[in-house]
Amino acid sequence: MNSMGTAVSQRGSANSKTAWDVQTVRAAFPILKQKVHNKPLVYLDNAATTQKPAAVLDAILGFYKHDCSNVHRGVHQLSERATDAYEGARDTVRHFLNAKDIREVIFVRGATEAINLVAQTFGRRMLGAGDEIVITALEHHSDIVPWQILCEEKGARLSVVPIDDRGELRMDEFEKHLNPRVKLVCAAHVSNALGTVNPVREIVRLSHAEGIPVLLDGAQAAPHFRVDVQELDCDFYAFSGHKIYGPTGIGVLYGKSALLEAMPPYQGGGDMIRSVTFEKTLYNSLPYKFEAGTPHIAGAIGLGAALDYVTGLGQERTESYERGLLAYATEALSAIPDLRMIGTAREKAGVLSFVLNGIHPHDVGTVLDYEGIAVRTGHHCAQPVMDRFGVPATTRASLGLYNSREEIDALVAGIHKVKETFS
Ligand code: C6P
Repeated sequence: MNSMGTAVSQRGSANSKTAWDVQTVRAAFPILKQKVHNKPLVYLDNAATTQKPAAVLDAILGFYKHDCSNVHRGVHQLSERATDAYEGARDTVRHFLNAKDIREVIFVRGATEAINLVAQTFGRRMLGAGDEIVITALEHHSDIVPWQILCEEKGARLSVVPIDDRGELRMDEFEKHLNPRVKLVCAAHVSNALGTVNPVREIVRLSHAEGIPVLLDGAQAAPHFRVDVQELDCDFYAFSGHKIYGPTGIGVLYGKSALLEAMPPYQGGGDMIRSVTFEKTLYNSLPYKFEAGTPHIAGAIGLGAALDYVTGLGQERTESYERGLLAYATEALSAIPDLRMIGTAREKAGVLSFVLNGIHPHDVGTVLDYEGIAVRTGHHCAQPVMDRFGVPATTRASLGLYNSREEIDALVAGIHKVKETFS
């Protein structure tokens, strides 16, 4: 099913065969046409959430207007259509991740729920007193706190691989953290606070050599480049729909089927059962065992449309465009006096975090907002990363596929305005 591929070309958006034209791409996103404080909106908060193309909005509205019904339950026409669309979206995700089997794709609320699901099922079953879970110093709170909760319950230990001054993972240290007590390794594919791309293939290879499974948090990776879970050979992969031009409240947990089969259910309720008596309940097969209750049907359909949109544009082309934009922005921002970039890894995606001497990031964000520029300021739910760099917060500009060089120029002009205001 590739209905959105059609929608993309009908709307005159760029497709994978034409040259990249950012204005044509932007035209697919209705929200970008607005003004904020009487200035054209410059949306540079894509790591927090991305805007949605018309194809996604149309898919969601189309479901509610024409097919709204529950899934897997009714014999009637609307329910059959809703089920087909929902399961079609699952197949789109399978393609997107190149998962071997559709049973390996579980719909969840987002990356946070995906990680909690693994912690509360796989983790709870595997972890004992004295065991360890390895994470990196780059993790978002969503890939720290679920493991802390679990470790506390089990009397286990969180073991953290450090980063260097560029914000790159210390791979020399990584191997030293692997030992027979480690039951799981968890790593961000891309850091949300710094943009560092972790060497995830190497992380998986080294961990598997010690027989340790790996969970990758792909919340900030899936929007920027092609992810192939078979090639990565990771055991679990998590991402959120809203960061990849899809709706909020929907995300994906990929897991290798052998691991998922062996895991107990996450939540109990409708759809995750095969049969129920008061004496014993038999659970449903994959992936339904992990999808208790009425799922976010419209969300899954919207996510399918978003992935069709992204693949329709051509992921290699998007990656190459964004790489050029990041290089342009890095050079422009680095030339600003008194601006310190936080996170200068050699492999980065989508993120520019910085501090301005003597000016609090919240003040930077407020002045930029008056210029129509949306950035995020704060600790970005990655407080240990802020601690590592000795700053309480940063200003973060994060890029999406619709951002232009003119918008980077506007950001640079905005930062000069901030400096003037506070000089
Ligand atoms: N980061 C940011 O502004 P949810 O909230 O479940 O969709 O995603 C959580 C999450 C997990 N991992 C990483 C690497 C993330 O970046 C995020 C979300 C947003 O950076 C909101 S805090």
